[in-house]
Amino acid sequence: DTLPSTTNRTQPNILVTGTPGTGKTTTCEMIADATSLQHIDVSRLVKEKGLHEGYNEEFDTFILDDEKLCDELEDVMEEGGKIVDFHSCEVFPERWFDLVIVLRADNGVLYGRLEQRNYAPKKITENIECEIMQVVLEEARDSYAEEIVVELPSNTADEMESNVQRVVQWIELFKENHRE
Ligand code: DAT
Repeated sequence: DTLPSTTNRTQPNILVTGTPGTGKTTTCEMIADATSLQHIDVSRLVKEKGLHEGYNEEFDTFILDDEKLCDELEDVMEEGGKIVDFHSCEVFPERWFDLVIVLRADNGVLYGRLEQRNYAPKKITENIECEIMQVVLEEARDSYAEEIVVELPSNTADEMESNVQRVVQWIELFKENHRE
């Protein structure tokens, strides 16, 4: 077998990525509630621990310090059993993850969610364009082995429920197959 990561993790690490508003945080919280996995909200961590090089006014976002972020998470990821939530996926080492979920939402749906968040019109447009151009999906496909990247629609509560169930089942199977 030629799995990319020769992992000795007994619990998997999962990355949940996607354009802002696609449902990463909600989905991760639900998966963490249903399993032994621990949710890591990277955007919050970056703000709380100052893992950035200041604020970019033009793009209305923090400028990520990739190296600080990866240093902060290295030991934590080594333990396994983490579900990581972030809108970008190319900053992390490939070996950290056993599964990469890319959440997707239709334009109209995403627009409504970002508007609800009171994002500035420019920031809404940028994020909608990012979703249309499949920026995060392509980033994921460029950064991780094809067979571990899974694209899931996240427009409705039913879809979210089904995504959560699917990942929970996958986690259970991983644990059965990686017992000590
Ligand atoms: P993200 O972490 O990707 O920015 P979120 O989890 O904060 O997204 O979700 C943004 C909002 O949209 C939040 O109010 C919950 C809602 N939402 C997310 N996914 C959904 C889905 N599949 N069905 C219904 N509502 C959803």
